[in-house]
Amino acid sequence: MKTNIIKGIAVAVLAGGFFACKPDNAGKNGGSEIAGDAAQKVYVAPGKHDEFYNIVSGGFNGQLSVVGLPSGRVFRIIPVFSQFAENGWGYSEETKPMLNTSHGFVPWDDSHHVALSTTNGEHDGRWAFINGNNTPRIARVSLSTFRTDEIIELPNSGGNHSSPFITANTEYAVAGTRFSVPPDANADVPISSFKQNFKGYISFVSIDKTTGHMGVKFQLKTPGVSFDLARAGKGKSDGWFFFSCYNTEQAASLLEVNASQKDKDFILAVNWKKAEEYLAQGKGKKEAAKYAHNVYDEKTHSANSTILTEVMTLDPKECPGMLYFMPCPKSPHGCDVDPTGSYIVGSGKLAAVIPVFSFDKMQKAIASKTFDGDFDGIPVLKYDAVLHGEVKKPGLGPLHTEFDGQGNAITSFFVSSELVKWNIEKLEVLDRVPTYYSVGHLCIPGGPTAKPHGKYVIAYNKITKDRYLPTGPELTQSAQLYDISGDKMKLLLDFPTIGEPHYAEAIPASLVEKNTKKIFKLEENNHPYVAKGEKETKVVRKGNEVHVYMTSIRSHFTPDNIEGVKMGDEVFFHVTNLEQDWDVPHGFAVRGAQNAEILIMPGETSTLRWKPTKVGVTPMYCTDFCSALHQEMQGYVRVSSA
Ligand code: CUK
Ligand code: CUA
Repeated sequence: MKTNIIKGIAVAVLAGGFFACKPDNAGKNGGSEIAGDAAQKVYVAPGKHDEFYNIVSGGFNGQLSVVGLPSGRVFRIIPVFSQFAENGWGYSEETKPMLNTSHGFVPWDDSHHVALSTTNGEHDGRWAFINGNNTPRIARVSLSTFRTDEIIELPNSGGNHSSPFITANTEYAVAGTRFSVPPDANADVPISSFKQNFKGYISFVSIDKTTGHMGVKFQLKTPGVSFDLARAGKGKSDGWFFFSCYNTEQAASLLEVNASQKDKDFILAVNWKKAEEYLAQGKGKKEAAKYAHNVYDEKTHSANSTILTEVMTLDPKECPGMLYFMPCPKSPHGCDVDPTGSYIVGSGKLAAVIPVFSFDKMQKAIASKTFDGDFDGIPVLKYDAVLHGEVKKPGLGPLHTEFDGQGNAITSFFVSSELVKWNIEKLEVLDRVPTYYSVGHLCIPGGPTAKPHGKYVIAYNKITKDRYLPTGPELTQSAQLYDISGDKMKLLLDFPTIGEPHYAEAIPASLVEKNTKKIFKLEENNHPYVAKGEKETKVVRKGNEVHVYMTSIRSHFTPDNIEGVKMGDEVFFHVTNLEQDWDVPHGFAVRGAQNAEILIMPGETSTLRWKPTKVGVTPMYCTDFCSALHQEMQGYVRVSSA
């Protein structure tokens, strides 16, 4: 019987569609589910500010969006791994190096998990980190400029899904590879040699306390399994990391007959402080690898890309006491640590329970060597010895868990389309609400931190169906906001999202607002092609390159008429925005330019490259309505035959 239920869930999960609440009934989620005062609770009056910033991953759009809560209003799209024509990200000469990788220029990625920086496990409002899944990368976004400041590629990784997860004091952003891969240094091996040659690397990316600069400090070479999600310990478990693992069958083909066979997979517990000790003792080995490190410099307004060629690795076989496996019911997805750091919550997608592990029990089991054999040389702790308990029959297809700071957890259930609130100590279900439909991640403000801010939970749903005006075959993805301030969760608002949000974090506006950068100071602009006033503008020829040092100010460009360009030349328009007022950008576009426009903020210099393709006079203009004379903000370039 039990097996039948589990099989049933497996089929539904794999088929990707099974609704506990049928779409047909959904439009009628009448009075009972929506709080009577919902409108009042989400209404942010004109001119008033929202209470929280919601920093939301865009999934396959490779971006982040910035949303206000409780209103659900979208304020910004922050391009990270994808080119963004709207502001020239990845098109301007300054930002192109940000998308450089060991494979060359890669202008797209698939982003899943946001992680906001913390100090002592609490939000500090400095940075947001986000992963690129496809060409494995981690980006750091400034919460002062709301721009991507740094991107580092990860060597020895395939499918950087288990990433980035932040330690309590933002010492590291940690990333586990989703696809076990053969090491970069020796990667040309038969796929059938999976068990011998494939490894599951975990990267520890260090973060500089002051600048935020990242570096791959070391990698753990673990047995070849797939890492899914992870969380750092905090409080008593600070110094540890917990990763859910699947495909512990170590199959190269993840068809159900190969992978998803075992009743239990694992959560891998990593003692990273111990790893640091082994590293200090010289246990690390340098291995050849090739990966890009791209940094944006706010003073030169330009990015630099460097290719690195080696990485430090640690072999767990030479580092006893660093890694332990905890058995976890079938195909765990989420792996979350409660605010006190005492409990680790697994979510077996294909299991009908939520296992909750106790950090204290884990320590005892390690001390008393209560093992159930080993997996590839790494001790497996006995399930019963580390288990705090199971939440029984909570729902179908548990994915992710967040915490309200009141001793409760809320877990998302993809298959049964619901959020379920339960008590961590007592393991009792307290409340459940339907989601429309098939919720993936969820977010409680501060939910993954030591001090959740509580108040709301947001469900990020995978399927939208009938919730909005239809827009052809493709519908918007959708979020739902619930009030969790009382005993019962109450639906307040549906709002569309940008891209497909996987994870998101929410942070009180007060922690971010005060650090917002309003203008770049012109006198601090160290761009190599800056013109700090109209007198410094000029046109300089270097062989076939024509460099135009140009300025923009309401409402003209200097120079606005350019002659002397020849066919075969490459023209670089280096436009400095001379404004020193908040929120007065100028745009710049040239007819036939092979790039997007550029959008230049006050005090900044940005460069548009143009290779003329026709002899004649070509117009150029400002794209952002900047003043009553915006329409007059234009000019001409004359291109003559060579
Ligand atoms: S995953 Cu998307 S629903 Cu990529 Cu965090 Cu679970
Ligand atoms: Cu400048 Cu419009």
